[in-house]
Amino acid sequence: MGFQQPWQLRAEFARRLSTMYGTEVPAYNTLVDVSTEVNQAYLLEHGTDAERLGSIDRVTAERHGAIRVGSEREMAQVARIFAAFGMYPVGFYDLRDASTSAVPVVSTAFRPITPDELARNPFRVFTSMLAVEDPRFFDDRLQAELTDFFARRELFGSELLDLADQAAADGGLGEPQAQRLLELATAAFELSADPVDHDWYRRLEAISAVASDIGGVASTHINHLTPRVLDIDALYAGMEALGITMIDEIQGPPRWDGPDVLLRQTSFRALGEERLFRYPDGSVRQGELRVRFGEVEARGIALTPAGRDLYDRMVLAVDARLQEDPALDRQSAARAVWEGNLPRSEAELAARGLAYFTFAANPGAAAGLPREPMTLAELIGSGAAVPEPIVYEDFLPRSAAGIFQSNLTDEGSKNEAEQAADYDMGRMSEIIGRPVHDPYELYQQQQDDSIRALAEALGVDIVPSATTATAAAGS
Ligand code: OOG
Ligand code: NI
Repeated sequence: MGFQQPWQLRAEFARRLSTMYGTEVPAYNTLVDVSTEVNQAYLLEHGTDAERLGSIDRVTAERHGAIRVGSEREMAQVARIFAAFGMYPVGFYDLRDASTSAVPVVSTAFRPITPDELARNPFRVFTSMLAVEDPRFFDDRLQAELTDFFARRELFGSELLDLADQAAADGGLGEPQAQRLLELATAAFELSADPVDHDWYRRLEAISAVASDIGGVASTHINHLTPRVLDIDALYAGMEALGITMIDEIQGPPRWDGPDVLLRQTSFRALGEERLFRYPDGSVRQGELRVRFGEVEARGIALTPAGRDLYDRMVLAVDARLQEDPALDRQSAARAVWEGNLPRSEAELAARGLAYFTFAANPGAAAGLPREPMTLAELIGSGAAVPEPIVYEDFLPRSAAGIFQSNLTDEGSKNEAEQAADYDMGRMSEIIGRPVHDPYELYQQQQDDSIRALAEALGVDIVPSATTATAAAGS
């Protein structure tokens, strides 16, 4: 092996984390096995259609991980490590108010940001930072203690950080540095066998199990690694058939017979793991912690801001229905709302500007077109432009909060009399030391690039639909 480019490092990093996690959490291996079976069956049944949202090679290797860090310094360090793998911060998720349980974190996702890099390996890591400054969760005294604790712990050594910086600066690493980077980066996310300070851990846990998972121990760890499936309902049934209890619901959109949009996820609850605890009298005893779980996801088409707005309104409509009739199950309530509001076809999603697409040129169909400016909708209608969906590469705050929440045994506590601390995308960019990308801008850019290439390939001027729509109405 010679020089390793970022995507090669990223693919190997994801593989190594997967191997590590599989030995630590055997149920993860079961999840991966069932996912693979489901994907193969889906491919057999649907042929090339199964690959509309990503090649089967991509989907088979595809994982997302989740990690949690405590401080701004740790967030900045982890960003340097991910940069070595060609993974950059995208999106800002504020989970503090996204569920009824206390989830005191703000998050971003590190992932590749160009279509080529995503196609090579789309590994992404949902990364949360404890919102230490938020007085609704942590009073002055605890804030000081946490700050002190995070200032003293060292999650990532300088050898790892230096190698990561070198890889980012040089666009990869030669051997043997590449192997060393991979070893150190993988080890940094391994669950530590060091004894946990019992009283400190339990104090934080009383506020939120998320706080104790992050601040109650001296290291960080991958807390789940999520394979992608093409049929999440089949996966859910397959896992239950093997006796693994999944959470009650699949989060996100319902199953329905229209296009899959955004993201559907489900998980099994964190399993009890033996851990050592150190008590105030100095004794060390065996105990149990539930911190790591399994999750699986199915990805759909990325929605534009208009599409997302519609989605968010549909989610609220589902909530309202469930409130009216608590006996309804969420899936069927949601299906009814979807059927009443969301276009049934990709073509209509594209024409109404609700979702992102790239467009392939079909010169055969274009041959008979008049040589004059046309709208994208006209080109799609004539068959000259063939829409291909852009897959959603990001996360959903409500599902993320739901995943956190489903793993908490206790609601925790939140002092609503206090004012929330300010955390936003701008602040996250400052913490990380590079801009957090807006996911919509990335999708829009991909679509715009594709429309430009389409115009060139067909030799037509593509004009915005609003103008032509008015012109057509006036003629
Ligand atoms: C992250 C939960 C969010 C997802 O898939 O939405 C997440 C965590 O548990 O740390 O991974
Ligand atoms: Ni996840």
